[in-house]
Amino acid sequence: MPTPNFDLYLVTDRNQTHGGDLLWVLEAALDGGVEAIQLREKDLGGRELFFLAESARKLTQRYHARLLINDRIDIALAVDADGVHLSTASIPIESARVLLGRQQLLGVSTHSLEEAAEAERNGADFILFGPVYFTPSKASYGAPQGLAALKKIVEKISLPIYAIGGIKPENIADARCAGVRGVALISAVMSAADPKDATKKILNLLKR
Ligand code: 3NM
Repeated sequence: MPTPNFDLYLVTDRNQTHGGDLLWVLEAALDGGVEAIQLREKDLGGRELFFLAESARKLTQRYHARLLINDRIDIALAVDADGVHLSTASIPIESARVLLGRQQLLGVSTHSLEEAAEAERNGADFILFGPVYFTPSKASYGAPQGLAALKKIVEKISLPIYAIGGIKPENIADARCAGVRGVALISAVMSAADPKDATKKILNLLKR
């Protein structure tokens, strides 16, 4: 079973770069040391996403970093990505595994103990749990889960767990204390004035 060998999982959103080119931001983050990227550009159609994924693949390969594609198994296979990241709206984990094979990384987003346990039962390699803290894109789903819920997931689930949602340099130490394998985030790097520097800072905090 493949295991995630990264502390920081950078999730993309090209609408949060203040107009900066996404590939430029990704290269800056890779330069800063990020080892895993999830390409998550939900509004792009297959063709545009394919070409973006192909460029992201070349870039991540140059830096020996993992590339996972959100939801789109076809695109992950077409560009020879390292895996796929599934949401609750994606096809079932077992079916994704059949298409991807044993060697590809399968990450799954979860928002409750039930979802996390299901992901574990059905063969996910790692999970995200969130939103731990407030984050504007998830505000409509209600209050954030908080650290206590994160700790409970860590206690009950044996898969590697990444905290997501409002993760910033200021709260990384707390998230780490909850026992997570690492953190996943968008804006702390995507919207940073200096994404390379932001990445370095976050990675240093994760190493402490
Ligand atoms: N998924 P930021 S929270 C994409 O809880 C995503 O599953 C979440 O963005 C979940 O790091 C989230 O800017 C947004 O808060 C993460």
